[in-house]
Amino acid sequence: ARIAPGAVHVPDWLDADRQAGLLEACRAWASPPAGLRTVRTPGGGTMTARQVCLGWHWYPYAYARTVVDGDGTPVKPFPDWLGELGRRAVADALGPRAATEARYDIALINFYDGDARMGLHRDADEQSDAPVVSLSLGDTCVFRFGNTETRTRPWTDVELRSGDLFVFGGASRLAYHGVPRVLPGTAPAGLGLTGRLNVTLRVSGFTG
Ligand code: MD3
Ligand code: FE
Repeated sequence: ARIAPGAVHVPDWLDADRQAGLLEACRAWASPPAGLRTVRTPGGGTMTARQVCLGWHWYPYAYARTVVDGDGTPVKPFPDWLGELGRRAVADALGPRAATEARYDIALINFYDGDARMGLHRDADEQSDAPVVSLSLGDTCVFRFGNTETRTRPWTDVELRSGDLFVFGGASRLAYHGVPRVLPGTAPAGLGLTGRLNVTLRVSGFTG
């Protein structure tokens, strides 16, 4: 379903086997070195969702190659298969033409437990306007999709479930968005995940 120009929600894009496979990969990426970390914002706060990155390491608000606010080790590589998955996602959501230019090189993975949330924000640290690909695993969340002008209404709330794909391109690439809540106990019984996990694939646009 098209939520806004360039913003397309594809429920149930990953079947149960592919969800299990992606979860297994995420658990390996979350292990040290360069594993899961608590993100501290420059204002002195901490994000409630914990995070691990591949390819480039994000810290508020820039990208680096080493885990500057973690254990200082190089960030894990971004695997080719994940880039292929991203291009297939864009082709399915926006069509084959949109997918040809997208060379994904960043994965940012957020782990939500219990009361974790993500406030309304824009993702503006990449230098490419390629679509962002989002894949959800585990508990259902309320995803809030706002507008490009302000952090306030109008916004649209959409439930994202395990296996759902969301692609944000075009006019939606710089829209405000966030996760006001996660609905506990809603993960598929067979998956073996308590809480929620979201994988976003991005094109850095960085050169050199
Ligand atoms: C719209 N993640 O990692 S996914 C993020 O569920 C982030 O963890 C949320 O916002 C999560 O930055 C929301 C949906 C999403 C991801 C990236 C976007 C929506 C987006 C980038 C641009 C516009
Ligand atoms: Fe975001």
